Amino acid sequence: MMTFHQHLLRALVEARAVAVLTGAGVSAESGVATFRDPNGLWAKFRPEELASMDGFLKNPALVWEWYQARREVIERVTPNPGHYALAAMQAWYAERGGALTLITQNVDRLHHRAGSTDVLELHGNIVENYCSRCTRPHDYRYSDNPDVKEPPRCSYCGGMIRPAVVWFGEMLPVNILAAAHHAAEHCDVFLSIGTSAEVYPAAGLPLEAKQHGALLVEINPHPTVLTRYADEVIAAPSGEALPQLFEQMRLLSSAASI
Ligand code: BV8
Ligand code: ZN
Repeated sequence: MMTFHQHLLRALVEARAVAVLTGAGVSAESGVATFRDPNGLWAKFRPEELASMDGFLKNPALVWEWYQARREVIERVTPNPGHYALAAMQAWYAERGGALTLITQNVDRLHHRAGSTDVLELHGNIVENYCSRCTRPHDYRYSDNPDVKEPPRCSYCGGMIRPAVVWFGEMLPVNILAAAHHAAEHCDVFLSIGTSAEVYPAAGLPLEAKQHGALLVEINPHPTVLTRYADEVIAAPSGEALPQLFEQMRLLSSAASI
């Protein structure tokens, strides 16, 4: 059983607005490889080679194949207790007239499958596809036909189809990023969970929240560039920490009938 500082539990129970930024670490316990851990996705390749338009144009089949391999994993895995705890926390705040805004860098949609709503997907999603030339949505899904080895062609303009993720050097969806900044600037508590906090502009959100007066909490079994700035550090896997954190919040709330 983990223990948390009373002032952290009280801050979470009394919070009206909580913002959460998740990264690949939240999906690690579901069996989805992270990016920068030793056995991570980038271990074999450099990000620019694969997760960029240049990389895609240089070697469309390699990049397409890499996404197909990741889609195969994501089709197979399920949300873990950390995903479910975040969905339950979001409902708990809503019942009390508060709000938990979930901002994710992940493209696996496991937060949606765990029941989280209004998820702000900063880096898009790996499930959908669109035309890299005319940007029309393309309705191919991996589950329709896993054996598509090359990027399909757009039926309107013949352009190559690409996954609906945000690549390096590409802008994040403007409205989603604006909503994420708003949540960071107006929250009482900001939880940075399972992210190395290295990829911008997402990585700027935790400090932005702190500068606006939020209590900054990091949940990550390993230190990151953010750790020194965090008010609270929970050095544990999110799949273990989040259910216990939520349980102890509820106990405190009912005991103090806050
Ligand atoms: C943009 C989608 C501009 C694709 C991804 C120099 C300085 C600052 C910025 C830059 C710079 N040079 C270049 C840039 C910009 C660049 C950037 O930030 N580069 C970094 C590397 C320096 N950013 C961009 O290019 C962005 N766009 O800036 O556009 C622009 C402006 C105007 C007009 C045009 C353009 C776009 C960035 C988005 C890139 N897309 N993914 C795909 O998925 O294939 S990024 C990729 O990294 C994923 O989205 C991933 O989520 C993200 C961040 O990684 P993490 O999620 O943090 O994962 P990581 O493996 O790193 O860490 C996992 C953590 O989990 C670890 O800390 C580990 O300890 C922890 N963990 C492990 N197990 C657990 C755990 N935690 C909890 N529980 C566990 N069980
Ligand atoms: Zn097209």
